[in-house]
Amino acid sequence: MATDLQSPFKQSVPIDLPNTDKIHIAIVVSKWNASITENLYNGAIKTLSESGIPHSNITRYNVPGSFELIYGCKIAQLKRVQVVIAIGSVIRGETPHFHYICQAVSLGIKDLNVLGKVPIIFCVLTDDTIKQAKERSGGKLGNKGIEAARAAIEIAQFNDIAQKK
Ligand code: DLZ
Repeated sequence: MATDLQSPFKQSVPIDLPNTDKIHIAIVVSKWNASITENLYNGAIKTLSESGIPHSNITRYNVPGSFELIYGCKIAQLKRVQVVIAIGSVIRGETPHFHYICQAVSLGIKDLNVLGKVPIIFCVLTDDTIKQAKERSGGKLGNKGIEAARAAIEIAQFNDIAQKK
């Protein structure tokens, strides 16, 4: 499937880049579908830790649902962090609610990336079923939390290099 073919971050191996101990990260976690978001969070934390980021450099913020990730990330961007990870899981129900939440969260986080100085990694699963969400949060299709952590380290390093040029 496309995810397997295209993601450069799929493998659960530590990322080998210098000065990762200097990176401070905020992780904003939605409580909706908590069994999924906790697995994503744990995948991210494990990868960050294995890549040399001290636990004390990572701050977690909880928000009620994915819609509130936008506000949570806006606040997190104001802290002393180089990168923010937004973790959520939206699962399609019987009403158009799914569409509105997914659109608002993706565009809201996009706007924060455009306007803010701190990049935000989008780790929000948007699945038709809970089974699909499980497969992507530590199941047979991997863990998107791992991929998000790797992307977070890469973009923090990108900024570090870009600011020195
Ligand atoms: C209301 C709602 C629904 C129906 N589904 C989800 C979901 O699948 N995933 C999620 O993260 N949040 C959901 N929410 C809650 C909204 O994100 C938000 O918290 C509420 O609408 C309150 O603003």
